[in-house]
Amino acid sequence: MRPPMPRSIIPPGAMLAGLWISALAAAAPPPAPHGPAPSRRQVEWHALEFYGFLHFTVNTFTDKEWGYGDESPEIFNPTDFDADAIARVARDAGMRGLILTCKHHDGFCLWPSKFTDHSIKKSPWRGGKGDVVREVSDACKRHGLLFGTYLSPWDRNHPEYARPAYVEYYRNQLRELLTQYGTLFEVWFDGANGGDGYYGGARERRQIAADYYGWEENYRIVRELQPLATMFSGPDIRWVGNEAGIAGDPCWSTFNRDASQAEAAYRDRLNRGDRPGTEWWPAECDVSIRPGWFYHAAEDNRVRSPENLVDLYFKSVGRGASLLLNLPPDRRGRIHENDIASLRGFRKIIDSIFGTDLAGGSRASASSVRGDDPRFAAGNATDGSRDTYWCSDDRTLTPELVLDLAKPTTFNVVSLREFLPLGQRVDTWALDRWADGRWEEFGKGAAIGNRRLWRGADVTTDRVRLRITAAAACPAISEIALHREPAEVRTAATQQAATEGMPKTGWRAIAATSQCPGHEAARAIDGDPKTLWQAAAGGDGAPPQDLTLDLGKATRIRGIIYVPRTDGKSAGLVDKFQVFVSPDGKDWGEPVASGEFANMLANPIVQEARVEPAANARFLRFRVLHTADGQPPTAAEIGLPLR
Ligand code: FUL
Ligand code: CA
Repeated sequence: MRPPMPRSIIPPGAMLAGLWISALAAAAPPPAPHGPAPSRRQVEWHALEFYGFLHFTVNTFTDKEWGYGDESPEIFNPTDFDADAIARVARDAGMRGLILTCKHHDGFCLWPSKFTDHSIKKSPWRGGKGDVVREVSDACKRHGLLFGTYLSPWDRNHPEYARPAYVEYYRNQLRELLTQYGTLFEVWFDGANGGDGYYGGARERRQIAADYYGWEENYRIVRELQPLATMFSGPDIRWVGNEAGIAGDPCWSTFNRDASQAEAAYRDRLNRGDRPGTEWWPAECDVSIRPGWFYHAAEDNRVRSPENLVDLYFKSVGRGASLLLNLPPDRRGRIHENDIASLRGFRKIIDSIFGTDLAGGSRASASSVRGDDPRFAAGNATDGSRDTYWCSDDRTLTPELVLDLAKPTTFNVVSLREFLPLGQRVDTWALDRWADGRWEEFGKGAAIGNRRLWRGADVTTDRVRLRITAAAACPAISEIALHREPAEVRTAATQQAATEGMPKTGWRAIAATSQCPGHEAARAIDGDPKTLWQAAAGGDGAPPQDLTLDLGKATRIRGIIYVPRTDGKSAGLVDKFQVFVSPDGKDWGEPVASGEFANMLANPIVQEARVEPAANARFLRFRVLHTADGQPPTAAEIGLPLR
């Protein structure tokens, strides 16, 4: 069999005239995309980089992170809700859009859904005629922001949850949101599911199979009704694998979705992506400006600082992912003043860093320009446009670009971008400065993608060189820019430490149902969050597991603080517990507190549960009823709140 004739790109006439070589040189064809390339909607989404999340529902009024589903709609009653004020805060922070929790896991709907009464229709707010989704989406339009929806698949209120009828209900609600609130830029699908809930009064645990929600059909509905919208945790955008706002270094925008593996390893891959990958599936970093996703007055002084937010920006946007920053409206329906102050500070720093490109007046030259065609010249990387790019010849995989800065310049941030429609081409790169008559390397890294921010010590030079040190296809670079970040920002970036609670002097761990060697009960009260109590492996460590403490003297017990393990592992994170107290370590009586620590796998932050009314006792027992992953319980610290 004869192979088909390759089709020539050279017109036969030109070849005969002997002109084709010079014709090609004057108009070199752009390079072919390498590997999976982003869709148009993904390219547009990449350009947003920074947008906001609004977590608002009954939880705002019950002080919870996960509502059980039995909350009365009457408790939802913000006193001063103002969607315009919220949108202004987001816009002034530099956000490009807002995503609203239209329905969280509790099932309460912030819009008057036709398919349930468990909604705002039954709330006193706006006389039962309100629609938060309408007000927020309209305000976004007025303030130049895009709007997106979050509709929790897990619904702890719905009686039919885990049965086929609920999937129909979910799709009906999805259609309402997709058709009644204008163009959506993102539709957010949450993977969280804790099992138990109210479920119409059944109050039980319900498990679902992996294919329960029929995702392919849900995706089809979104494509049909909102063709421009991206889907998070759907076909377009992947979760970054944590709720800390931090992408891997490097973080590839490509991924192999078929490669299945255990949860922890999979989350690590979500964090870093796969190189090479079979599809374009970029990461979004969802993170809250406070420890929790919903507003809690107790966290008013634990709002991330401007410097901490800048740090997150570098670790998300600066690694090619996007930053979805949550701002929880409070019981007034406003963003709290402390959060606003942080956002203002953040915006000021970001503007001061990126407002000036210190490579602005520079002259760019390159070791290789594709076909010597000015459309691919080095200057395309410094013209401020993401639609133009510098590109080398097909065979030149490690070209270099030099910036002549005219005068000695000091910078400590370098911003790089690849031309995304051609895929992720660059594997590794290095940066050099010209000093004492030779090149000297000051930075290097792997992956560029949508954006790559190098952040280092001050560099002073009048010439900078970008060296592509490995690439899978000839690089296409659409930006190199130099910036200077004020030194103060870096030193202030570490986040405030978690609630410390009472000093633990004189405390003793007098009993534990079980413990592992090296992880004895005493480690939960040694004041060191790096050490932990861990119940015995296997059956002996199965809940219930008690940890009993002697506080040395009668102590005011206003609540309990649970510090989850801080080693990044997720085994044994407590999510159901009881607290008992006793005057003598013998009589314990009924629990003085019990409940749920929500969202422990995705966001294992310090937990505090209240004992109300406060108790006075010398002995304390923490009983673990359940852990998030079913493994024997762990606790880095158990403490008591000061207030
Ligand atoms: C998680 C949820 O369980 C949290 O409550 C929050 O909504 C976060 C954005 O996603 O999976
Ligand atoms: Ca400890």
